[in-house]
Amino acid sequence: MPKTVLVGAPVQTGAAQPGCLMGPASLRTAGLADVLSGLGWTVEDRGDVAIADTVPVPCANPAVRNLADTAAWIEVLTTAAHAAARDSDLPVFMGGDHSISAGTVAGVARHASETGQAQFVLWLDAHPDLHTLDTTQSGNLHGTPVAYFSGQPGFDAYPPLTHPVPAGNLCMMGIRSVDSAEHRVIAAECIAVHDMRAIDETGVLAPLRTFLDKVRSAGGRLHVSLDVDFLDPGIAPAVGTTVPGGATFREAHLIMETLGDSGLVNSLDLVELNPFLDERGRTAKLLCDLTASLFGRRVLDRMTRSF
Ligand code: B3U
Ligand code: MN
Ligand code: MN
Repeated sequence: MPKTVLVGAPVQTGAAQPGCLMGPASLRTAGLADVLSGLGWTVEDRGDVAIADTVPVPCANPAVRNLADTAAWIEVLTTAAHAAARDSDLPVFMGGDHSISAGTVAGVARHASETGQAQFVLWLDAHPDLHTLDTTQSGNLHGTPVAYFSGQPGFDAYPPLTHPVPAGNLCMMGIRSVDSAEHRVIAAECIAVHDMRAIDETGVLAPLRTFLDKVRSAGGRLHVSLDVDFLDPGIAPAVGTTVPGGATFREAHLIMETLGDSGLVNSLDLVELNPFLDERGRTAKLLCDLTASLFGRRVLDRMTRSF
């Protein structure tokens, strides 16, 4: 039986408003473990990671908030993600705000280096999260993970990065809110960014299949990072940074089913769920259902179907 490991990351130090700390509890309450075991997976829930007390870390950018705690979370999550990737086929990291992905991607990329494979990342988000500690104006560190794990300079206060993910191994979809400093990085690094206009023009499948072909032909490992604000706020209200015009229910499930069919996904983040903003658990439930689509739930089995 394929195995998954669930890792809770009750982190909200990277977000503007409190609430993401309840994300792992909300996903557990929505029944994530039972959903995945019902699909034939062995599920091991490792509980929540924790950090020790920290001392403040100075930062040249006065806007930056909660730097010491966020750096501490990234450090423990790098270790936890490395172990979870080693011990299971497809670990799920339950956030927590998106700063956790600085650690989860660093950890899974370390594991990929040990198996001799290239690490790829699919970033499903309204935002590219490409700020450095110098460029962020909001000071909310959930805007920084991609710059960190892709090896941009300016992260002396974060844990030293042992295995950066090359910018050419990234694919972003759903993007519709980009700051000027992030525009410059996207252009300089030639990152494959499919904004909502591109998705309106081509649909989600064409860019996704192109990226999956690239991962497959490289024999690489694929990490998927799903920010709740990738989804349209009408179907996923439980997020502090809603941006209108996000992915629909059908687009999101099609992406997750296609990813599941590919057999290429090795790890998943579910991030930015703020249960304090949810409506009767509907966003948590939607995240569970999307995860189920990735883990093999299908309306009909397309391979064996005959008329
Ligand atoms: N780019 C903005 C907004 C933002 C990024 N990530 C989220 N919001 N969730 C910033 O604050 O860095
Ligand atoms: Mn994000
Ligand atoms: Mn976002």
